[in-house]
Amino acid sequence: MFNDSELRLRKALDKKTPIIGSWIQTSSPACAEILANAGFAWLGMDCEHTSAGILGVENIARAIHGRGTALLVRVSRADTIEIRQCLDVGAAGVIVPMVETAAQARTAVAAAKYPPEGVRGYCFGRMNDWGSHFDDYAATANQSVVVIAMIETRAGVDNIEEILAVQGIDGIFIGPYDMSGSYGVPGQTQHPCLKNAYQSLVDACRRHGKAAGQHIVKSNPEKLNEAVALGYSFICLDADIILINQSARAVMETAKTTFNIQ
Ligand code: 3PY
Ligand code: MG
Repeated sequence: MFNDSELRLRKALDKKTPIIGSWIQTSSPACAEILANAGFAWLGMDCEHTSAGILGVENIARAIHGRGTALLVRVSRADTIEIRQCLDVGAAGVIVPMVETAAQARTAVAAAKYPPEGVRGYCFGRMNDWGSHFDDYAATANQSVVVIAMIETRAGVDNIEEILAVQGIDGIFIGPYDMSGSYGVPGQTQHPCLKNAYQSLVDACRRHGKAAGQHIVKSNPEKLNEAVALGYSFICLDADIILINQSARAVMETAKTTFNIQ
């Protein structure tokens, strides 16, 4: 069953109105609860760069259930079974990393949709309250489930028109760090060559009527304002690890200053 936060995410993607999320890198249900309670409209759980696995996704889905946030999972790749399992344990959608071709985008969409649009298999699972809401879920899932293609390489930028032309791709999400690696300027996420690439992606999204998303990995108000002004609507700020790291260091810095600790 799709709850209000999941429907709000779907509506924001369709209307291209700004919606702010954050990122879970620790696989910790406690961190996810804290971020959900802080008011992020969606949380992206990373299964590409972590050891979380499907059980980890299920635990996070349980932790944030009813806390007003929608769960998206960054799967490891456009894999039919992994995407199916993430949705079945309660994710509202998936973010697929390193999409470079229309074929990869089509595989992801097919995995996320029931026939005839796709190849998702039916079951009784967490997402339909263990079968109690099978009919409702089955009838609405294809419209509600979210599929976002991450664009993180030069090849993804070069093929953006064909990727966005795939029906069922709701939008894109730029991974600035992988983009910087792909363009030969690792870590320089604001390098002029990348800014040009980002702009071409936002322009392509506008032409195709799809949401443009960006992970602002270390956010500040200026970067957020700039992202909204440039036309991004699906925006991710920071990550649990970044927020913990920054506050822990700031607190300790103050303590060191107060007690003159070297
Ligand atoms: C990147 O910057 O490459 C990312 O994947 C951020 O989520
Ligand atoms: Mg990446």
